[in-house]
Amino acid sequence: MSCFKHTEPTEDELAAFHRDGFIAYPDAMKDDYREALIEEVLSPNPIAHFLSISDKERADLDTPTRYFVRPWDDRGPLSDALIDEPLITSLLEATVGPDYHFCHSSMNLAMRGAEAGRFHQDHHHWNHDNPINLAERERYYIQVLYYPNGFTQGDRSLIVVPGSHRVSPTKDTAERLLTGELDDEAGRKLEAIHLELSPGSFVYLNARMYHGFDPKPIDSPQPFRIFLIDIFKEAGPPHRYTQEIPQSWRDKASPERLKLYDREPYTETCWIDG
Ligand SMILES: O=C(O)CCC(=O)C(=O)O
Ligand SMILES: [Fe+2]
Repeated sequence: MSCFKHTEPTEDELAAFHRDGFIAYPDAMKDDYREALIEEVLSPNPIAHFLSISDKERADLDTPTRYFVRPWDDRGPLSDALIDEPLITSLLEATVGPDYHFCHSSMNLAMRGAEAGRFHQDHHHWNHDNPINLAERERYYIQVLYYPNGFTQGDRSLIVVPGSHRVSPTKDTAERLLTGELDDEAGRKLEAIHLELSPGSFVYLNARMYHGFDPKPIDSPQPFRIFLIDIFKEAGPPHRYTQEIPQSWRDKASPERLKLYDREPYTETCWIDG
């Protein structure tokens, strides 16, 4: 079963990626794929258990409003297929070029009452000053954010600041982002857009672009929002969280897929010289 309704990005979509720092793909998944994916993603025992207990029982957990797995190694065949779906491969080749690798993935559930996330970018080399990090700063770090059951505006919606990938992400950039001070550097007026995406949508994001997310209201009509993320990095040293690839993933990988896994994982010392 193929995952998406389309296999190639359009010129307009690629132009949006360079201009805005992201492409939103509403309702990109085929309906039968989306339904089956949701079932697959929610079926592993720990997740099914988390969802089956009462709100009162969940309140005793450390993170009652959030379920989070990173690295997300327990992927079934439908979620595994996303990694090199034709549309994703085409997007990566058209934006990064031929030399990119799979970095890691994670799965998240946000329950009613989940808190907001402040503006941030996820290109971790910008947060470290080792020579290796400085040399890597301009390389692509791409996040593909999947929302199998979608979200409405103000209900755990992704907030984007189009054009903010053009601003150098220094320590206080997030606080100054919407003050107007950085508009010249971005070449446009920076403003926050609270997206709304139907089930089966995804966002292809240059992770230098600043983004955040709204809280999930306690009375949200949607009991939980599913968020899956695949991250790809331009060839080079490990990024933060570049994961060990499980042997079971290698055993079932095609030669093309193995190339995506052909990079070093992150370790505590991998950015330190010497
Ligand atoms: O929850 C979302 O929609 C985005 C989360 C995010 O920004 C992240 O995981 O880095
Ligand atoms: Fe993020």
